[in-house]
Amino acid sequence: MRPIADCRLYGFLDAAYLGTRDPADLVHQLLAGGVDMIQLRAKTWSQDDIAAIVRRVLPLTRTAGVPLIINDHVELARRVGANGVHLGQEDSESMPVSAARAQLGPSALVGVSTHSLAQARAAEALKPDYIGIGPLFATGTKPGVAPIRLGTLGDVTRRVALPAFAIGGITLGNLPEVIRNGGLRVAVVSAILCAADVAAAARAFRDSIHRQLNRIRS
Ligand code: TZP
Ligand code: MG
Repeated sequence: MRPIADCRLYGFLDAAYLGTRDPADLVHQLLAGGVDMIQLRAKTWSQDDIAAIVRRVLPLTRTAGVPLIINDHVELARRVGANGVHLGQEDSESMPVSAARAQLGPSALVGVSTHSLAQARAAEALKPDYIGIGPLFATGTKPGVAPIRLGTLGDVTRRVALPAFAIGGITLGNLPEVIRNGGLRVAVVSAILCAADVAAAARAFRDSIHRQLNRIRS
């Protein structure tokens, strides 16, 4: 399984954007496009429906060595053998990172959403495997949530010793700004899932991230 340190592009299977498409086909496309991790985010689905999809797509992500992370549902993630869970700020109050890790075992990945430098610094003490930081831009995926300052991303990258995925309204157009402001990893939902060609969109993000990071480092 790909170590988190090597993960730059976090793709999603978000139920809100599936439409009539086959989830397994979308996972194929995300993997073909080279995403490093995939999160299943299905806010309105029953746990049975989520479990059924996980059982179908897990063999695909396993073969690719790409971690499959479940949003919200720790017990479900354990039951279906997913590679980890992602917890929001509210989730992590009722289900702390340590409790999720205890349920899922030492090799599972546990991620936490953060929306400020203070939350990202507080997350350090909880020892998640990674954090999300955002939303950086207004996004229809989380309507009505105000974006954070772009400068917060650089503050988090400099001051928080956890892999941090920039998230929220990231497009190929604003990706250079995200990376210029300290983004080293990005999580992208709609700009990939709503593209006419999901694999090509993922590949374009992946190539652009690596090209820009190489430029910064050279
Ligand atoms: N957390 C913060 S912003 C966001 C989540 C899940 C939504 C990201 O979706 P998109 O479509 O990439 O803006
Ligand atoms: Mg949640």
